[in-house]
Amino acid sequence: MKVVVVVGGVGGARFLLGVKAALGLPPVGEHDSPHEITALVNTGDDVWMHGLRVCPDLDTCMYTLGGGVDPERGWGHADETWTVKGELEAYGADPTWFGLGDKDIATHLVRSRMLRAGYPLSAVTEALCDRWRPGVRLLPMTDDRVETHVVVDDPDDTGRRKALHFQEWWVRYQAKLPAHTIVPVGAEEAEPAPGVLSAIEEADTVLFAPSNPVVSIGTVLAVPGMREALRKTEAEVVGLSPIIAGRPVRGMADACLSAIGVESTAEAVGRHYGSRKTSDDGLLDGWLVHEGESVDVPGIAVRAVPLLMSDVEATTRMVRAAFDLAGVRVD
Ligand code: FO1
Repeated sequence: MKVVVVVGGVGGARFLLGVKAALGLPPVGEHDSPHEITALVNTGDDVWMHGLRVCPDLDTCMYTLGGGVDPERGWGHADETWTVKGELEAYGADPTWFGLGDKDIATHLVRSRMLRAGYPLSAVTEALCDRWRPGVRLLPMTDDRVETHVVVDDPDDTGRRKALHFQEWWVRYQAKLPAHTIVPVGAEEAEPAPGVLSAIEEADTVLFAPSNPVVSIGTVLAVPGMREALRKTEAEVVGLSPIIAGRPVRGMADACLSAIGVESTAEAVGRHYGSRKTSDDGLLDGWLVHEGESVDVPGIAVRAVPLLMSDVEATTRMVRAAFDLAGVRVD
């Protein structure tokens, strides 16, 4: 079966473990099964830090599926050391609020070198995955530069507004500064990376991971051509709500949703994505919400199942429910 998953960072990576397991594949590492999973990964969080290109969502998926991620943080390497970070601080080299681990830096060195040599991000990602063997094809949403910026009231109280790179808003300010607008800078000029549109077209099922609907899923959808391909594919498109009982499971989806005027409820997010069948710009055929929630989204088949990704088994059950709602059987 060919499954395409639209994902962001930590939540998306954990979800992909369940997608592999639901297809009978080992959650971590590679497999030789005929099933193909393609993840369309958000790159709006990407950032140049100390001269290195950091791709948080691609790296989180690569490390998680390759078995190298730190399980508590959900990003970066397991048993990481921070020697270089300490040295950078000793030099007063800004920014000091972003944690670059020593092992993680090797990934950024290899990536930055290949990017500077002219390789597109999709080729770089393929090369890095040669080592990590995630068992999922990780495609950046685009090879072009798209960076999410968040417009806030200037934290230095100048009375003016300021656009912060997403990482500064998310890591330095823990998304505590109210976001007036969230802009995927460069999205209009970006093109889907090679293989993205054909993966959507050839898919048997397309899933929207329970990732942040604005800065993760939303950023992927902002790449021109993405929405049209999703509306056209023969595959059923099923999303999973990242909001449970009015609260985001992790991350700060509510801070992002308020910026686009969407209520932090499973129903509001489902309506935000829209119905593929009964609207001219909607994307979903099915919407999984947390058990006990009664949600009505016109034109979308809604089902309530446990949506807490407490472990791989729980995530696998969610994915099976999504496949069931999509009407596909895993042989
Ligand atoms: N998140 C943090 O909360 N603090 C950090 O210092 C931090 C560093 C970091 C370095 C590399 C990387 O790939 C991710 C990192 N993250 C950090 C996570 C990252 O900000 C978020 O996971 C994504 O951008 C949102 O999904």
